Amino acid sequence: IENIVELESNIESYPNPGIKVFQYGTSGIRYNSEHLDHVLHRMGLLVALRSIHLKSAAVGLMITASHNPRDDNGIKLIDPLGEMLDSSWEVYATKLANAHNNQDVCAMLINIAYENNIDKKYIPRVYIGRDTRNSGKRLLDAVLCGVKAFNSNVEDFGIITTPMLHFFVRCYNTNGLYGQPSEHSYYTKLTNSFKTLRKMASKLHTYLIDKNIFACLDLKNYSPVIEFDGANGVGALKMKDAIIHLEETLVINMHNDDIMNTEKLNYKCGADFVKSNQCPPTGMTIKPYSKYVSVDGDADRIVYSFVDENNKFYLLDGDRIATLVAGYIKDLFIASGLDVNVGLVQTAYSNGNSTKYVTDKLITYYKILLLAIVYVLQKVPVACVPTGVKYLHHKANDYDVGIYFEANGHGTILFKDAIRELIRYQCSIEVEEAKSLALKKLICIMDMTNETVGDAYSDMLIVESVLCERGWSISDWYKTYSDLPNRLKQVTVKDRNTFETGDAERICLKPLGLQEKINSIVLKYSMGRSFVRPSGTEDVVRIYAEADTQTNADKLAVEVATAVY
Ligand code: 16G
Ligand code: ZN
Repeated sequence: IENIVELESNIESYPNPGIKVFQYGTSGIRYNSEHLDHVLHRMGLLVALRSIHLKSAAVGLMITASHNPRDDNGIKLIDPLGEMLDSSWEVYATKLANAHNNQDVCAMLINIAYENNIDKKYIPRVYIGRDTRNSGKRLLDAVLCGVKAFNSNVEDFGIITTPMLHFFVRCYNTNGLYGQPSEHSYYTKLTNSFKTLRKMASKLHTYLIDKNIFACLDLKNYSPVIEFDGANGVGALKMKDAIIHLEETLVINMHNDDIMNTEKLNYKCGADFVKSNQCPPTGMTIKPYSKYVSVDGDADRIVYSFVDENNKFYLLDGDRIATLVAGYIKDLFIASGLDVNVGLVQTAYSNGNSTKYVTDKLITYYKILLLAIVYVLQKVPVACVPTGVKYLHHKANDYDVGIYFEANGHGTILFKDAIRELIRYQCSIEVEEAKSLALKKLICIMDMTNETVGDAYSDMLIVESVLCERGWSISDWYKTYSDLPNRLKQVTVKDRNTFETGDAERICLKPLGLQEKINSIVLKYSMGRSFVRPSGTEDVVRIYAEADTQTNADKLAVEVATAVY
């Protein structure tokens, strides 16, 4: 740090009004946007330091509050491979956000530089994106002020989805091996592989008869028509760009795409609304058996849904996507002849029947497919980790191919570098037609996946690929297994920090005695399961319950809530 006086005067531009204590948690920092200016400014300072520390690697800063109300905003920092910020720096972020006065901020920055042996010869490179919120531009100015204190190279990508920024950061730092840090490269990489796979999957070429009708003899029940719920946010904006690339493969009918009217952002629509309320999005006509796709306010989550002829609602959430994708990828590996360890990562919120489906049914399926000799090898292990994308992502790295999804619709697939290379190599030398085809399909799936983080657009392309190849309608997909009835509740407690959990949040360790109470309540319900955990984002304790019937799941949740209270 060359010029302390200059730095101090930079810091003075955004004093801390001291209204709130912030914590950099699983989703960065989020709060009412009115009180975030000094936080964003300080994160601008921090992100620049992080890049200097990482020898001028590009580090990302995303301004978004995702599915939260439109008056909120927030910030998330992105490390060089597109992953979440390293946890030791989360601690710095929390301290900096809360520092009372300007001298403290300055001292902390100097301290971070010392602790990490930061060499000032590196010029920072910072990649910035933001969602459609009104406050985004003002907060961007605060970030830029901070970032510029260190003479950074700044790339402001404007309004983009969170997963796009993760992708761009990784592209820059891997010298183009993953793609180029541009929207064009992002769309072409994901979409071209989608189109290639679709051509391989349908032996007869699909062609468009008119706007909504595709002709293809082997699509069976599959329909390429999607009713897209953009949550009135950036997901809608970007899907409009993507549509141009998707012609002749998908028909996307846009809804909830009013981004000019930010009042409407996430309001009664989008992935979080649909998942939390278990009902269709508003703002569009709901027709029986049409395929609805909802994304959230920064397009890193996706859920599918439909209603039947009696208007009964069916949700296909992250659990469903995970099981669909796991089954397909497992099939491709079996067909390719490669023996690869494919694993699934879930959280305690995952429906008990989705776990059961993967551990029991996927094996049975391969037994029939391949006879007894191979089936022992073909188990998809399921791991359970605490809520929060970073825990799932981390665990997924343990497998050759790790698939992770939170029930809320956030997830992706991770391929180990060695496996990626093995697939490409094997594909280049494979002579058997069926094996070669499976390997080519695997390459398409790899290239269609944004491995840095959950990405609604990428996930949608993957789901559509699998559904098309299976020839499934959305209700065929739903029929693969039935969810156990479940209920989510929350209670406001005096201090959520008095709650502590263990075993991936499935057991409550504190307050003492609560788990025993929960155990005895659960015992009364057939197929009962319930857990409580303190929220990481709100001052509440959440309760999850599942049982044999909806009435029982509801009763179980109420009983456990009473025990917590
Ligand atoms: C954050 C997490 C999300 C998790 C949610 C749980 C990330 C990027 N986001 O939004 O994965 O499901 O928190 O919220 O990690 P809760 O702790 O309030 O239940
Ligand atoms: Zn989100």
